[in-house]
Amino acid sequence: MLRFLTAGESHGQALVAILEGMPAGVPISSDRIDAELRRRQGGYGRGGRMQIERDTAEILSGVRHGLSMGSPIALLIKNKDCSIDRLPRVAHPRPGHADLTGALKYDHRDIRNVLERASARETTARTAVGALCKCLLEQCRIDVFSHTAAIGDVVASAAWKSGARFRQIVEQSPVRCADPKAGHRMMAAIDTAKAAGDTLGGIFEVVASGVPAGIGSYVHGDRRLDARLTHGIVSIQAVKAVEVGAGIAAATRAGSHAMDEIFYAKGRGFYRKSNHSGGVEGGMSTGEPIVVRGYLKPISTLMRPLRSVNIDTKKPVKATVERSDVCTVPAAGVIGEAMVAYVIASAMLEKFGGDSLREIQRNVAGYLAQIKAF
Ligand code: EPS
Repeated sequence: MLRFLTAGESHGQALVAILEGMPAGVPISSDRIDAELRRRQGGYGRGGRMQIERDTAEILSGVRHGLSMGSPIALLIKNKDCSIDRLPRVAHPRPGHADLTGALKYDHRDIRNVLERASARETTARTAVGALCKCLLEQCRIDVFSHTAAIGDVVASAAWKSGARFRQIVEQSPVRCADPKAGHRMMAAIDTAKAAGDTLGGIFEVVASGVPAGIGSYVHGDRRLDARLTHGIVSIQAVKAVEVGAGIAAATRAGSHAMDEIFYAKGRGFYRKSNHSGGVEGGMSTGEPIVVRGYLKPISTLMRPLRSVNIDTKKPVKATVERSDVCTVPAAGVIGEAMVAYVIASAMLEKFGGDSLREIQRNVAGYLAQIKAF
């Protein structure tokens, strides 16, 4: 029902995205998309490219007078740094990036042909697609937000809370962390890594609230909502692990401490007093907040480069040093929001169908009334 494609290289002319399947009548503005792109460019530890680019999306199709038309929405994000044809050949692959394996796979003697597309610059386009999906979700009273749970070995103690105050604290934090003390220690860790010519990874948490119970399905593996959410998160450059809800910790708990017991109250219906499942049970949303965490490895480009091999001479060399970031965990949370928004919007459209926003909203309201009277 909902699918997207991106194209473009890090230093090419532009990044392009097409989203097909957006229902008609959804309010969409380039300001809304640009706000998400600005959020993605932020974060303490970002590199020099973020001083160059002021990412903004041009809507080329699918929107008229501020409303989606039901036809494909094409977006264009121009690169200010579009020096791809003047940049030097790369022959010293960076451990951890796509460099060596990409050169072997596509038979590239110039590794730049690999890194230009493999770069996390591509997530600019996906963030724009996620912004379109958020425009639909907010019409169904679904909110998707993220915060930084850890950077390096600094772990935040603050857990997600609904409401504007939590959002304000996170958005005002240079590392998008709700725990100010941990935030300062994260920034110090980033400074230490930068001084050592090193980089840092970490953990971001995305929470989707307001999702009705019953999207996704248990009937087939590829329809399970958690399978699709984890695919979306792990598809983000540098993400090496994902967990839903208590996730990894649940694996070491006894069952009596890993499930969310069920209660019922008149007027409220079925409810839980815990959310170990992270809002997903049996491949379906439970109606509780959906909680997904992405584990980001440190950025591959080190200013104190690691050992590598020249692909021409096969002699030992130091890996290529490209302009890069020290830490992108805060930005990864914003990109994670975009991917979660896309997966949930897809699953919502699968369940509630609808070629128009009015039709979807009518279907959601009817379904919510039905399960309330279950
Ligand atoms: C990025 C753009 C890139 C990198 C970075 C993220 O721009 P440039 O290569 O011109 O500096 O800064 O990409 C990576 C760190 C990576 O390993 O791919 C962006 O727009 O997010």
